[in-house]
Amino acid sequence: MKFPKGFLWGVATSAPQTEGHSLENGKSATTWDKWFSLKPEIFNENQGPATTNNTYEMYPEDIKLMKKLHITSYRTSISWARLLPDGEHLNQEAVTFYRNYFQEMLNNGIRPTVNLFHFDMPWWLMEKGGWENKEAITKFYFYAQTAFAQFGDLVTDWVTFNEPLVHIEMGYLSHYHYPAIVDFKKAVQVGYNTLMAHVMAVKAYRESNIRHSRIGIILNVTPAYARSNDPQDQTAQNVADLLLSKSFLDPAVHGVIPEELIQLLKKHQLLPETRKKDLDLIQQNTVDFIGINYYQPLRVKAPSNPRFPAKDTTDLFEQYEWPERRINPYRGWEIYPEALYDIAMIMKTQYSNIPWYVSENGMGVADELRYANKDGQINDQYRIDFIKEHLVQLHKGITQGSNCCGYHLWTFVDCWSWLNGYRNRYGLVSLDLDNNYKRTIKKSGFWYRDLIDHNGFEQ
Ligand code: BGP
Repeated sequence: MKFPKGFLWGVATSAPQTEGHSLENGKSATTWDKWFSLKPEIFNENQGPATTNNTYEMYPEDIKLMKKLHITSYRTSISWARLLPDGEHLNQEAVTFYRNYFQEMLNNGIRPTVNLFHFDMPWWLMEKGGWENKEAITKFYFYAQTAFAQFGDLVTDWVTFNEPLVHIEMGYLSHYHYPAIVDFKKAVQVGYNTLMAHVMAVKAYRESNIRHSRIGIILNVTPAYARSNDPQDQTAQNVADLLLSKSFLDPAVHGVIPEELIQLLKKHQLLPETRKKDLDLIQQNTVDFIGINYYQPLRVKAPSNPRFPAKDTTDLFEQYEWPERRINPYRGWEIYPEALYDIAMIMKTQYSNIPWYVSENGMGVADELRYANKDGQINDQYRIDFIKEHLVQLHKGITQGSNCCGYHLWTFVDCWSWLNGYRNRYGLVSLDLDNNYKRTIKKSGFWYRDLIDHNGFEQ
């Protein structure tokens, strides 16, 4: 099974999950730093955002390792709070760090994909309401302009946001991201302001004089699979697709907010505050490519006890456990590679066959270090099998004409993950926090190198 010539084989991560030095070298606090200082006990094993794999100092070693494994694309992010600690003044140390980091990738034949926002809201802005406050849009526009001016010559693909739905759902409809409240109205406003911040960042990019790169957004979309053909389950599926897929995909690619979504929000008295010029801005600032993060499918059924107007998404659709599901025993998430084929077809048929790539996919394994052999190497055949199964489906979509141009595994070196700390490890390279951040390539790392060398694998 061969992938198209020039297919990107990469790995993905983010600044807050890898850099470390979380309150050092001029960086100001993010919501994660602040939350950890207030409530360390809610973080797995009390491990907070300072306990990363220390990429800030160790990136030259990591890039060498990537080169050794023949990786050609690396996706990470810039920390807003590091680059502009107070939102206005440039941190020169951050400029030097990121310029060296991106240059090191280029020197080693690795193409930098750089994202502007990966769940890491600066604390000074959160104190003013974060994405609830429209001022955040202007601040983000300035941040984007600054990043393009400082690093535009080095970056190959720019990304505005990683999974915007996650900070909305986890922060305003559940308790996994700060401010950890449930308020549907605020969630919609946060979503809308995030969308406008994305649009303004694309505008800033188009206004810059950068011509050699592209700009996109990374979304965690999966088609919603309905429990049955019952009309109520079908409605739930349609609503889930509107809220969780089309809400960002349609404006990003087609430059419009779906009318059906507007009507749904209106019916439930959830319409956000908007500005007159917004619709034109959305229409004028569409993206060049889409990144898709895919881990598990979304399975939905009609809500059991819907309230009206809806107080949260469970009044519109409920998630359900498909009886035939296969579970990743190490992480508890459903494994359903077929969704990648479905996504490929949706991108082809509903989104103008825009260039897209898998920007995250991977297998989390709890307490993985216990599988290490006496030399410290982890024999993670389960991860190799997981990747293979997903690539088979992706390949099928590409053969049928979907414009997918790459695959990025989450992640390279095991990294810190929000409230989960190091509970689930995903890397091709393991990390020993007790031994000076020692890196050891897992079996999957060598397998990934062979996959890249053959631009595919024997089935
Ligand atoms: C994605 C995020 C990543 C990463 C990954 C794994 O949604 O973009 O930042 O955390 O999920 O998640 P977890 O570590 O919770 O298993």
